[in-house]
Amino acid sequence: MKSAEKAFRLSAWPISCLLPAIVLLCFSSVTQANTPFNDLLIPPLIDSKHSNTPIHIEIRNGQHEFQTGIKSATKGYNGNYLGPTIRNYRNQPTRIQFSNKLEEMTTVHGHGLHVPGSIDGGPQNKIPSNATLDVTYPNQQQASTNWYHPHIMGSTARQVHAGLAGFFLIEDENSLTLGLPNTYGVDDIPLAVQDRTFVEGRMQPYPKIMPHDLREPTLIINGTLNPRVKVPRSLVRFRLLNASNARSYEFNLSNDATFYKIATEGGLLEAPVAIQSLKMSPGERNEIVLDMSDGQTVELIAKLLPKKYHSIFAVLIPFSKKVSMLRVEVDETLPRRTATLPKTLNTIHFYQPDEATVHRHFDIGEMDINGQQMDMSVINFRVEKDILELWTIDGGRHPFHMHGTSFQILSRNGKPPEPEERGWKDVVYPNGEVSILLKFQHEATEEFPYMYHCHILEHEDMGMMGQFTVE
Ligand SMILES: [Cu+2]
Repeated sequence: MKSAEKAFRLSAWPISCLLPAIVLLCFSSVTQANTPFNDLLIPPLIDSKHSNTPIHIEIRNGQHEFQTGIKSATKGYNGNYLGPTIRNYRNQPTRIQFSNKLEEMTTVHGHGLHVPGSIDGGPQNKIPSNATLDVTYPNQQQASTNWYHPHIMGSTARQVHAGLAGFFLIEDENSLTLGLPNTYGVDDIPLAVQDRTFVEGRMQPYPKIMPHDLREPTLIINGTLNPRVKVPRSLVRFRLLNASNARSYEFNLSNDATFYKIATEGGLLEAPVAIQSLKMSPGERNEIVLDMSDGQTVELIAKLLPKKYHSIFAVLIPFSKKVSMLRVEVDETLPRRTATLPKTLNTIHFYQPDEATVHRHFDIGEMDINGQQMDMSVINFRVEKDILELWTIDGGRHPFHMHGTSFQILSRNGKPPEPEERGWKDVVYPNGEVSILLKFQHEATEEFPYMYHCHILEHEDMGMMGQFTVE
């Protein structure tokens, strides 16, 4: 049995047996497998500036070798698992044709993109099997790390699990001239973090009966088992995406060193924030910078939250399972690159709460929002374009996401957000009550409304979602 599975199954033990195990778990940090390290896979880059238009993306079945020589059944965009990173530039539209070569319907949602509902890729924007969808993304928003993934009602969890996810980056004049590490795959590296189950090196398919929330024992990054990445002896930027179905993580470094958070989902922070740990729920993105100038190898560690938050087991274990998820090694043969971080990164115009004319409350239930479940034929509320709104999301442990815009956190349980959260976001893990300020600039009609939902994909598929228009 894998050690992480062991941790979860301990919950059946009597308390007297549990205590020594808890002590062990709290103080042990283990690597997740005894297999050798694999070089981190870097998703191929499609730079919209240098590629033919339209860009073609084929959504297809694949066979990915997580372990050399052992094939697992997967799905991917233009490949076997995950998809290319598409790099876009502000105010330069990108035209993409998505061809669905699966035997089933899918959609492609641009998560984080400020686009009209008609091209948002929600459950209404279906691409039937063997059909092609032609989309032109306006890219009017600031530099940010976004992603694309299916959003088909009832099948999102399974399709993402099979491998359908990719990065959609936007750059702008600011991000390109600041002097941040920005050589793709060298010192600017995307990391899509997921959890999966492997039996004899083969990724296990999505369960036939959808679980309440799928949390699996083995971490992979960009489809790489036990990954290692070699970087220059410089500052290195990682674009972290929690692309897991249901798992939240807390990341830190094996030497407990400080690193810098430079961006949230919707763009760069005003200034780098020095941190020693970083929590991320499904759907969230954060850009971090590591200082590798001392040449020492470091491991990125992930703390896994226990499966049942509310069980007595979760209460008994204040520090949950730790897993080494990425080994970062300096390669002295690589030319040195960025040595210092800029002191200022961005100018953020902060919304004023007294200017919010509309207040909405979202009461998060066990598997509903405000007592309602997703009904494709119901518009749950209507928003007026360009009007500042204040939303309060109440009720704990479900990452809340809405389409079409980015928001700012006003408060968490009545307190102002920490500096590392004072930026543009589109997913928030409330852990209590959180208030956010937001405005919508694009239209979403009744035919193609925006979604708001829990980003635990199983919860989304089970109906923890609603829809709204912007007019
Ligand atoms: Cu949820």
